[in-house]
Amino acid sequence: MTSHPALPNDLAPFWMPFTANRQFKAQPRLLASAEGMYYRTVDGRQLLDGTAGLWCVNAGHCRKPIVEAVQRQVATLDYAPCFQMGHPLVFEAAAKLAAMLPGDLDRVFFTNSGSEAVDTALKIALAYHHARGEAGRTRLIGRERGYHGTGFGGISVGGLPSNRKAFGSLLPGVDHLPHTHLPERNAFSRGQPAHGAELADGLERLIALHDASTIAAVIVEPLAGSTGVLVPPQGYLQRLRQICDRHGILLIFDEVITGFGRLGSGFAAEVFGVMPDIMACAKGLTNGTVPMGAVAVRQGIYDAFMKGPDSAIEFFHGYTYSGHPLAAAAAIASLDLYVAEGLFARARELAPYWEQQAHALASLPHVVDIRNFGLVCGIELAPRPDRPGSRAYDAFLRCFERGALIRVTGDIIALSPPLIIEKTEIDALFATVAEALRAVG
Ligand code: PXG
Ligand code: PLP
Repeated sequence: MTSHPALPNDLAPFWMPFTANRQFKAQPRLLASAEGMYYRTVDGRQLLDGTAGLWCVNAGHCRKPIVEAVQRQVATLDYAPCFQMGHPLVFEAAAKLAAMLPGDLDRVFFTNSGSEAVDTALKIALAYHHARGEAGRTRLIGRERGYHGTGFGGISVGGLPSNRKAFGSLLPGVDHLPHTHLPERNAFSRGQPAHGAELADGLERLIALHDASTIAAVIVEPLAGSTGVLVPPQGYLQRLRQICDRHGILLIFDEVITGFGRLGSGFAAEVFGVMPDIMACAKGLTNGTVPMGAVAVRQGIYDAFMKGPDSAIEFFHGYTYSGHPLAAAAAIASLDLYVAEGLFARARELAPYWEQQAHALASLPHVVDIRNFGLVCGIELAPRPDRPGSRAYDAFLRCFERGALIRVTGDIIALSPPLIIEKTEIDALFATVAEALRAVG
């Protein structure tokens, strides 16, 4: 954490993702290095990472075992194709992930991001029904306020209007469940809210409308992160599972955020006691160090593809970098580190303290809801009537100046620190947010 790179003098060429480019480039915020719970900015200021980067650095930054595994790997086998070839580490990574995953999710397809994992999961669902002679099952059901990355599949099943409206007709044959955000009944719930399980019955209505024989899969985030931390109502996921089972519809959990300990157990499927047929994950898979996503399926789904002559390619899908050696090395080292340090249990043990400190902000100015689960928290602010989103953005800037990195989406603050956070750092994070809420008008 010593050397600072020279400030770039031309910010124009890089078209920044999900960013107000002109606003940012007029007043840039640049990070130079990171270690453990902290970033350091190019001007040498320390920032407490309240968001684990973008929900991905679960074991904290620049962890030695992961850094060294990647360094060793890049000097040993920089790249190897996984089309009709392979390398040992990718098989080891798949086995390690399968062993960590709940239930019989034990066949793993690698991608390079959550978005690719989602598109891969949707394609597997369609091709699975096709392989079983139910090629009429082509519809995909997502949910309002869902975020499933930015591929065409992901934005089609996703339910965030801004991510969809400029991009034409998207995938055909997609419908959406209602979202589960019921602030009038559930505001300030601690953990799972009491009301809203019946919203899962929206699936029965879509089935009545379209007929089950046309529906391939339902995809949801077990806990919706990006849209502002929407915790599933008690009984909701169970009911979705039952309806899918009744109608032969695959249930896909997008665990890109909820996977790898964020909710106080390996995966949301375990936390909520509901098993999907297919799971997408990414982010924490490599602790954010090297891009990688994965799709895990129940063995029966994989088996349905393994027919015809042995020489036949069973699934016409893949990426140049599926199972990249650096990503595989990073995944192995990350999963080992999570286990060695008991980080998922640590998140579970810290969750009550996190919840208490989060809800202590309830009476601060502008706060209209606080929601939490595991080491995630959403703090919803009343929008300024004339400029929605600007209040939370100002709070973000204020926190940045005061030494904490938070994330905002609309007027919702989302916090999701590395799972190595200490209680004193939880205190510091919420104190900084509280100060910002008092300061913003
Ligand atoms: N599914 C879910 C549930 C996600 O949260 C993706 C898919 C896509 O993953 P990639 O790796 O393609 O970005 C995500 C990503 C935020 C934020 O601040 C959230 C995500 C990405 C960037 C910012 O809420 N989630
Ligand atoms: N476009 C072209 C012209 C390609 O040749 C390829 C891969 O070979 C792709 C796109 C897809 O790239 P990737 O496999 O990295 O997703």
